[in-house]
Amino acid sequence: MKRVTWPKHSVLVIAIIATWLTTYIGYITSFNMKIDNMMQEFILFMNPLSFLLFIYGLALFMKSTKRRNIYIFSVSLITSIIMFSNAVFYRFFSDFITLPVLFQTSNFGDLSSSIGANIRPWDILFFTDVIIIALAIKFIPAAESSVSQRSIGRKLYFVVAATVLMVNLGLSEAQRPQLLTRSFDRELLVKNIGTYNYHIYDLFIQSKTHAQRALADGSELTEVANYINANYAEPDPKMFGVAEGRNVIFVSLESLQNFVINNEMNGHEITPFLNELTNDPDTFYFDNFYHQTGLGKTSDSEFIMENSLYGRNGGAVFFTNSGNTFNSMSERLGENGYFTSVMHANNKSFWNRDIMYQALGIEKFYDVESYEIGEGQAVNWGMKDIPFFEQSVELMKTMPQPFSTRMITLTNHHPFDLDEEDMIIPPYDSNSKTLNKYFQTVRYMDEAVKIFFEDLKNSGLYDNSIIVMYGDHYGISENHNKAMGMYLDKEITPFDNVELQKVPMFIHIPGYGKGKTIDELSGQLDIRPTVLHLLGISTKEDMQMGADIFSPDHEPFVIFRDGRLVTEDYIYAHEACYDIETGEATDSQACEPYIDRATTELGYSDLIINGDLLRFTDKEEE
Ligand code: GP9
Ligand code: MN
Repeated sequence: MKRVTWPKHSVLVIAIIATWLTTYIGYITSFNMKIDNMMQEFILFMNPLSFLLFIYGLALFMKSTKRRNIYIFSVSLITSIIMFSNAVFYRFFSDFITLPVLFQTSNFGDLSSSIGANIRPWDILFFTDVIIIALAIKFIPAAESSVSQRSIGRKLYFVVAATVLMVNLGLSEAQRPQLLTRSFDRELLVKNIGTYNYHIYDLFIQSKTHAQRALADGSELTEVANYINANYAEPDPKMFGVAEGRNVIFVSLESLQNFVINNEMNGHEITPFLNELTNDPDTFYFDNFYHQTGLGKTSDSEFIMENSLYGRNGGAVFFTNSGNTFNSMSERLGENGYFTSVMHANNKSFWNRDIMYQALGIEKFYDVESYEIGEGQAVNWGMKDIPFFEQSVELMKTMPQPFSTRMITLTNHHPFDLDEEDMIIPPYDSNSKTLNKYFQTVRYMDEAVKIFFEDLKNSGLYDNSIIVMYGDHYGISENHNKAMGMYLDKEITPFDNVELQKVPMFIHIPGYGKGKTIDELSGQLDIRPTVLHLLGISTKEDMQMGADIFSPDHEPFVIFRDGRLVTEDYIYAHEACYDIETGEATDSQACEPYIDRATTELGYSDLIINGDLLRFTDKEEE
């Protein structure tokens, strides 16, 4: 019988194809990933390939066939173990493995007990490629002319691998802009760049964090604490404790900017209910209040209001520092007898919330699994705000009191899609579809908040609660300056872009009667001290950078994560110092002291987070 002659790199080629297909079949059988279109399916299919080409390709540098085969076999074993572990983990946590989860001691109990229970006999199929490769190694004879690899062929091979990676990243970026810089969600990452690349990315992020943390020894704390103490604002005794013992309900108003409040669009009131609240005697409305978020968007706003510290410069602190020790508002409330939770009808791993909430001491996360999304109740990113609020109030009734919860709305999210029946007002008529639709989704959200207030009253929880509502970040980016200029009837300058970062903030205290509009310049970092003081909880010892807005010592000064800043007299943006009255650029010297101060403050905040400095102040950890 004639012996088949196998081409030289048959084992390598078989290995790549076998692992590629085993991985893809693993994806579709083990993970419940939402695939919306053919392109996403294609990306999912191709995404293991670049990594496999690289990793198996290293075999080309090995001289002996034996070594090469051992290497290829080991790679297939390791990739199979990675897929298998993720599948088992997913059965229990509906999430992919991330390094901090393996190191968080609180997870260990859950992990070890659930691993055994979650292994299935057919999991052996994750090792199909290993078996195929073992057979290939056994039965395919070593190529005779052995092995000095020609470097030209090798180069070509890696050029192909790099091209595959670029195509993969390019298609992913088109599907989901800023995927890697914002790193929203493990599921999105796996869907787009694949499990293997995702683990490398995770390793990279986590080791960067780890290195910075390892260098800190706590000695840095004194300087930071001095700065913080010097800026502490003593609460106004008239306001301290006015809402003591009440439930506190935070409502994160997705993408809501302040320019729509008390405003019209082609004769249509945009936020009638919120407008009413601005004149309500039980409501404080803050109309000179800024978001301070960066790339972490909603998650940054959560981080800021929980900790009164800045998010990270690039990337989301929810992802990079979920292993840190924090002194969050939720933790403080928990110590004061509150049951703490977050309610948000989205996948729990989005923004790494499931992990980060543990670090923030939040007792319960009512994620999408806690909601029933009926026919016609979802649009755009997920559950519509009206049913979300309705079901959330039902859930609130089951919470032990006093409770603190944060409800995160979703409908008013880019690209601002809405079902016809939910359009209460017509779209705007500018050249920006985004802005045109924005007014409609904002109008819908306003309606949802109105219904929420009614439901809360009917539930009997209203009188004993306070409701704190704030816009989480901008909704209309600078890309829409032209359309925004048309709406506001002026040309939008960098100065205006700063002012457009104002988001509304409301503190509604049922029965209080002395509410008013407060024009003190303030920002999201101030939420924590302001609210805790209203509840009669001191923050004097806390490492926070915001201040109680009701305090006579509150300093009117807002720093953005990107270094822009607002004072009572100036706005500093893109290396220009603007007069706040005229909006005209003025002598840049005038902004210098504020720039220094902002640099110091952002630097100290980074120091706390990168060095995980709060672990040195946390009594439980000692
Ligand atoms: C996702 C929601 C929106 O769960 O919070 O996030 P965003 O894109 O606004 O940061
Ligand atoms: Mn958001």
